[in-house]
Amino acid sequence: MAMFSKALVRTPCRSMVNGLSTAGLGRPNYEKALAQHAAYVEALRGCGLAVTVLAADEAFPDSVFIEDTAVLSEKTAVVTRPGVSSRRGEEEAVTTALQRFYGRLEAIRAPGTLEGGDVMRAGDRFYAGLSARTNEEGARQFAEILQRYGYEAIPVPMRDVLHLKTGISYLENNRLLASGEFLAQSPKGTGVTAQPLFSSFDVTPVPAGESYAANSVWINGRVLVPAGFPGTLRLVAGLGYEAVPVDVSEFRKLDGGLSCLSLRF
Ligand code: CIR
Repeated sequence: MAMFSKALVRTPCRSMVNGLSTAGLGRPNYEKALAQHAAYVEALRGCGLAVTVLAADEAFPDSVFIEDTAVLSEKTAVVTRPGVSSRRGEEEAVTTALQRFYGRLEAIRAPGTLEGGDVMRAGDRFYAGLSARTNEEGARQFAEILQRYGYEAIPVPMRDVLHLKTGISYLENNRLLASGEFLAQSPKGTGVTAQPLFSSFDVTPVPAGESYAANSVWINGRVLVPAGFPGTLRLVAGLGYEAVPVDVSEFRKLDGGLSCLSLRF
């Protein structure tokens, strides 16, 4: 089980109100987003992480979603290449910050694209969602890089959600929290299971109406769950985790989840 000791986050910029969005929940309130971000950083500290906060950059409205710009592990750091042009360049400040922690950085190169939100780690295996943001070439490069470090990467076809981890999260202990397209009817029709690619895991489906909470984050035994999803909070606590609600409503308005707001390593 990978324990984390550090996190990188990036302060939201004022221009975040013009960030990419399909949520239809209105524009985020910047002051509220700043306060939520500060509370999120406190929640990370509460999990024992030393948090490095990168400065806001008005040139990149979506730069608060720092998770998309890199994939980190004990052995390597892969700087990504975002799949949408307005986000290309966010990775530069992240690269500079990561150089303090990693001797050598790997990178996804054109024409490959990959966003960290599409990568879910389970042990030494990394699932890479083939989304509107991550293409096959990006996933191929990613697999090639990881293989050199003794890891494995598996591509995951996707249909509905923005990023892989929008709909599925690994909570360690072989446990997945999942929603929508990542679920299937169990073979005997007795209930819900994970889709075949994830059939070796124990899956907890998020309750109806709570699919946003499928993006919850395991950190050192705690699980941060977006506030406002009591069914998921109860389920996660019932599984034996310390479940911590964190309000990220302003980031949800930009299709962002809890995990997107940090890089944990
Ligand atoms: C975007 O569309 O790129 C941002 N508005 C949201 C990114 C959210 N990141 C994530 O789910 N990993």
